[in-house]
Amino acid sequence: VSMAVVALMLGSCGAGSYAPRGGGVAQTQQEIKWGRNQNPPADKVAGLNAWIERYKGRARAQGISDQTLDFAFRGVVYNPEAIRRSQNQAEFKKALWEYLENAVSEKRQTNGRAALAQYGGVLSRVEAAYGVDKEVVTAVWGMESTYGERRGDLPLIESLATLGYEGYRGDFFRSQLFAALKILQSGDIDPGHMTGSWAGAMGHTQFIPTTYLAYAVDFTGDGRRDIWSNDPSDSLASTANYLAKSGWQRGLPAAVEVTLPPGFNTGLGGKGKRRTVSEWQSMGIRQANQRPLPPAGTSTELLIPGGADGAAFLITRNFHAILRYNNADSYALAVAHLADRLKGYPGLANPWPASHPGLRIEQRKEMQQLLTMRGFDTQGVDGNVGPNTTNAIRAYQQSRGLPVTGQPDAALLQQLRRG
Ligand code: NAG
Repeated sequence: VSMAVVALMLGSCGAGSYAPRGGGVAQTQQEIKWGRNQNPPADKVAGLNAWIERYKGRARAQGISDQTLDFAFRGVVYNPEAIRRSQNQAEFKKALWEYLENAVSEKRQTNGRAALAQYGGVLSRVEAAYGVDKEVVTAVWGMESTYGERRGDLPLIESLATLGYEGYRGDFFRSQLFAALKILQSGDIDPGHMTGSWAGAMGHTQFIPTTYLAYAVDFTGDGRRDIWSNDPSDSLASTANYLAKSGWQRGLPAAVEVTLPPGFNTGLGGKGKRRTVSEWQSMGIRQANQRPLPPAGTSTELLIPGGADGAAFLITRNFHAILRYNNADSYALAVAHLADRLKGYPGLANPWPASHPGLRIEQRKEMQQLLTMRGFDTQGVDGNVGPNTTNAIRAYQQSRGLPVTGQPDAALLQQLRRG
């Protein structure tokens, strides 16, 4: 029996309320590709099965029905792909400017404008209902799944169970698994169509199961909160709802680029150091591009991620709402800036970051490779500039009679290419 057939059977004979709809078969075939054909080691398979039996007992005690449990775990097999992906995160640290360059690329802007045009109707209704700008919702969509292109193709119960069993961030995966069972019990989706990333993020805007339970909404009015199908309506409304419930204030920008006056005390920047816009203005801070500052009385913080010479931003409570969605300043800046570009505002005014031209990840790897080749071991070629690489740079510079800066920059790479 092919897994596609099994998934379709599950769809029609499962926990009752779900009736399969179109559009899911391709994802089901993806499941087979990633999930099942990798010959997992027999001891792992047996281990996970025993773990699931114990887990079922606990879930049952907390109100998950036998029917849901059977339905959810039927056909679940230890999934090596979930483990592989959990170990393969793109963990190299990108400089913020490099991250933003990719996040707010021309392509993501073009595709974002196309998405706004195609889904303008639903996005406007979402904006009216939740008070979150349609460009912000679209920017989140673009960041999370490149506008629906990459929603995650792993069978969710299987990957959460596999990671929970392996004990990797055990509490997180066990509680996400429990939330996923509650979703199945509610009848919003069946296990064959419940796919996501290895870490359990699902659908167009990558809700993890606990977020789904707390914030997902049925915007189409069909009785299901459907974030998995090709129609993004429920996902977009759910994102706006999550931001609204996280304190989003209608009409306020999340982050606005500003220019610092010469000699500005950068110690005034940072989270928690709130001042009104007019206080910042009295210190000489000015709007940097065509994006107007928030109203004078708005409470804001000053972010100076690139140092005094780089771009600086005033951030509002809406920035913090985006951080609830994904707790990284780089992410929130990307969403805010991409949304501004989709609104038609120009790019950042201040060069990024002016004082550190820096090297791209590929160039940093080349630099490490050349240093090691020339006898200055960087202890690996991963693009991460840590103490080993800095020491190697210094030693190289010393040996060549250059100023010893330890800085990975374009001049250094050119030197290295010569010898
Ligand atoms: C993110 C969640 C966020 C949660 C965080 C840490 C979404 C959209 N975002 O994936 O709510 O606080 O993980 O677990 O689900």
